[in-house]
Amino acid sequence: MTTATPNEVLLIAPVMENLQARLEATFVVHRLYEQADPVAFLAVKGETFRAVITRGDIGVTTPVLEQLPQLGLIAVFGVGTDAIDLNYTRQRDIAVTITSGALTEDVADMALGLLLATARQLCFNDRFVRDGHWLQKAPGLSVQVSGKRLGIFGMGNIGRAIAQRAAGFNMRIQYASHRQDTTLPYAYYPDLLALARESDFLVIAISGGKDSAGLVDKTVFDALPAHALVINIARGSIVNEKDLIAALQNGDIAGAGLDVYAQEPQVPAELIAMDNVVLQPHIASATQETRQKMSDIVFTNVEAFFNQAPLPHAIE
Ligand code: 8YV
Repeated sequence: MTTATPNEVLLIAPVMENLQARLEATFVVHRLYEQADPVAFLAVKGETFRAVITRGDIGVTTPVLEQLPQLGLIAVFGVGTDAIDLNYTRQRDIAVTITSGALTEDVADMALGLLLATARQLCFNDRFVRDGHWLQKAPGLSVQVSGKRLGIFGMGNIGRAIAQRAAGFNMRIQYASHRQDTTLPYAYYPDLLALARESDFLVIAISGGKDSAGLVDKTVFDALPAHALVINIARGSIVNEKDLIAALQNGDIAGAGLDVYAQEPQVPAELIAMDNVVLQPHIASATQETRQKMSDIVFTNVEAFFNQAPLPHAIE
């Protein structure tokens, strides 16, 4: 009797521990991020891998893909594909799967959480209490969220989920996006600057990637009213971070709530120093429930791939 050799998979970056354990129980898992010399490792082992697993924020570089001649699947733990060259994967017929549907609600929750935390100064006031300042003076006033004008940049699944939540706060919801969805009851602005001019809060919810890089820049910060707050739960690359810092320093906008940054995990010292900025470490989808769903989806797709079954979460 011959025993089948387990399939070998390549992990580009760490994922949830229980997903790693599940993968290890079924496949032989190699960790590229633990290799002292990844290029030399792939020169020897690259040909054995037909599937890689990576994270949305990390993706996989084309030079790495070039060292994987047998590759048929990239299973992404996340929904972002901006760190993968999809033209290249299409050319090579490499399937890409994402954890679609699993994280929409959590990311929308985080957008509202950041908006409330920034406008109502939750983190600042938490420190105010802990540091004993309340014993000496009264807390300051913050900014109302309910009833304000919310501009959403990007009206995909996450944008819609944000709008749904904002409706509960009686906000006037409006959006800019590459096309209007006439089934939505929200005001549509074909132009981001026009949306910015009319928004008290701007939430960035478009996909990252080459097309959206740097779209939220000085021109947008200048167009926003000086009392505006900017929330980003999408990708750091969409915002020109230098322009954001300058806008906050000059008072062109009043504050920001950020989950994502240009060079994660580096967060500019200028942002860290500002009390009117709320910072999160790219954790919008990081709840136990969602991360479990994401893990299950990744595993299901890798398993389906090796069983030559249809991939339930393939893109395009
Ligand atoms: C995850 C993400 O935090 O879905 C994405 O593209 O960036 C995030 O939801 C990430 O993929 C896991 O680290």
